[in-house]
Amino acid sequence: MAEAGLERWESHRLVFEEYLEGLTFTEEPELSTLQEAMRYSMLAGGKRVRPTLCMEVARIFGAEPELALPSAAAIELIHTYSLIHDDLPAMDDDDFRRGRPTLHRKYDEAMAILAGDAFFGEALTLITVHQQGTPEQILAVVRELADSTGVEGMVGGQVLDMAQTGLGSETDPRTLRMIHRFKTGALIKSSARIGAIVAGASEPESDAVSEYAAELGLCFQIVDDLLNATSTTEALGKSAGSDEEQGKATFVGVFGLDGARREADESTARALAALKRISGDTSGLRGLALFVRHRGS
Ligand code: GRG
Repeated sequence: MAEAGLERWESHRLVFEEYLEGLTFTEEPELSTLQEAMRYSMLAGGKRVRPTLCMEVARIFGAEPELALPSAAAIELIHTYSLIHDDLPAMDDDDFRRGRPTLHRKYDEAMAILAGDAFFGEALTLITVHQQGTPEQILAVVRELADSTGVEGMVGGQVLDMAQTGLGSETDPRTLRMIHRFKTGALIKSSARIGAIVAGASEPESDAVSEYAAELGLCFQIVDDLLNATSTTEALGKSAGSDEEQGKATFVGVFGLDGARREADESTARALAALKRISGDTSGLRGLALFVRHRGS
């Protein structure tokens, strides 16, 4: 992201990686394989968009970015959980993720299901034991994650997405947007909201930052589809054919290449407009929105 003048993101990322590297979940030798499997997935790289977004939003609203680390890590663990389960044979049946064999290929399916499940519990422990804040703030963080993972969150989005598989371009635009609002957008939006919660931001500013993040999440997915369609799958670290080849509902399939680019531009414009309602220094968020829109091009 250096070309967009986003050194701050790199600094958040380095701080975050060090925190994540230091996370262990057990000292029981009998559970060492589970712990190894979890660390295999969580330390496999990844852009760390969600946790660094959470840290940057906390900074904008006057907190030290480090304050948000336990919640930022919880978010990344839940994201990792969703990737592990998404790769399973019952879902996308992928062999590679983040440039390495997927967890069920490296270990086995049972370990992949269980390591994913364990991340959810560990995420809650991070928030309830390690996140600083008032009881109201901690409860609000937990609620954010409950909302963004539940029925009108990642799980619901995944169910809708799987139900559309095979329909491809016949998926209607409303359903397509709903899939991605729940499947990808909800956790990205929560990442920003949680940064605002731990920093004690005002309600109107939290709302503005969540509107920004919802658009960022949407644009993120549209650009993913554009990159897939223009065959840069290796840059995304994926192994299987493109989503379109698998008959999935994509923005390119539904709107065409130019239409999807227009959708991405409009979404970015709405994200940038939302930032105008925030009084702090939002240059990093602006840079991120432009980076997400133009990544890979
Ligand atoms: C774990 C609550 C929970 C639900 C399981 C499998 C599933 C239900 C939901 C799927 C969610 C999913 C895989 C959404 C896709 C989100 C997405 C765009 C992933 C890629 O994110 P990047 O590009 O990946 O940030 P890196 O590797 O950089 O972290």
